[in-house]
Amino acid sequence: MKIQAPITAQETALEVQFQAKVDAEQRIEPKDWMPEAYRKTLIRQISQHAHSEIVGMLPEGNWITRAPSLKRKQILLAKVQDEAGHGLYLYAAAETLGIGRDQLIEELHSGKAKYSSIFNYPTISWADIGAIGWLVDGAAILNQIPICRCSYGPYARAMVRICKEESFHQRQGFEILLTLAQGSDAQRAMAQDAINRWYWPAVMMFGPSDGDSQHSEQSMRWKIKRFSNDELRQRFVDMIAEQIKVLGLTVPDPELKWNAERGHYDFGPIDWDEFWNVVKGNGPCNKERLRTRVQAYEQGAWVREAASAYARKKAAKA
Ligand code: BYC
Repeated sequence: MKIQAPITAQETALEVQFQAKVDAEQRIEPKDWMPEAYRKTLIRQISQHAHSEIVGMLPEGNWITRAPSLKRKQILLAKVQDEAGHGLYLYAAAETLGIGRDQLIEELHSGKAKYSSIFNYPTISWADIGAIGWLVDGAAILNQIPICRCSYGPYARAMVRICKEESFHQRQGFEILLTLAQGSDAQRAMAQDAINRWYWPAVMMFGPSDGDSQHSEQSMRWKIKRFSNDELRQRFVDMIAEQIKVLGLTVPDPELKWNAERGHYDFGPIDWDEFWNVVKGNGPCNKERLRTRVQAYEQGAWVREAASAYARKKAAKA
């Protein structure tokens, strides 16, 4: 990332004051002065986060009509609706930084803005819904709880409710897998297969290793990020390595092993080629995901037009 040098003494002084405020754990609010690079970093991260929630509705949405019971359908519907809500809070938080919703959506649709790599994998069985809840939402919680303490007020506040809902999401995923794990041989095999396919992509969700993470150092100085990608990834591996025992299943990592000296689980190498391939748009479902979003946006044009016409009418009456 290119960070512009401060151009005036006044700006330098403002930047010093800004950093002091961040260091003192005071929140930065939309009307406060902030360095341009801080604003841009937040727009990038918050919008990518919002896009991830919205695109993240697609793999699970695929199973709403095929959920195995009415109860499962209700729960899945509620979860996917929660994700729509998370996307909306996050778009609203990004808008406080002076960017319009239309532009954010345009950047997603044109492929300029990223969204989480994890949502470019297919959901081919019902057990995938369990694996997403347990592994993907589990990873999301670990990454997002520290964002409740992010230096930027609107982002931090949006994350509080999001994290509460994610924690329900993770439990519902675990419960789906537990039910399958205690079922027939075929159900156990289905659960194991889903874990085999989702485990490594979930480990990758935390982003590149610290040495390759271009934004981490600055974002940690600004207290946008509180922990590095690798620190959070390690917490995830440690958590999953214990929870998998309750399921009586395995994760697809023969090198996963408790290291008493480190007080953490050691784990095998991550396939970074796969990660970057997906991030660059060449994962199994990247094209399908974007196509579906663009189509949904186009088909929803009449709703936006009707809402605008209604707002104009109401304003004229007032
Ligand atoms: N996928 O310098 P780095 C959810 C990019 S929603 C794609 O470490 P940073 C859920 C990164 O953007 C989950 N790209 O970046 C929803 C950067 O590229 P740009 C989403 C990735 O920002 C529905 C480059 O790699 N969560 O859980 O310091 C259903 C270098 O990376 C990924 C969030 O968005 C990735 N996985 O750290 C169920 C949380 N990782 O932007 C669940 C908020 C990295 O320079 N975001 N890249 O072109 C974050 O915490 C941080 O942005 C990240 C990356 C840890 C993700």
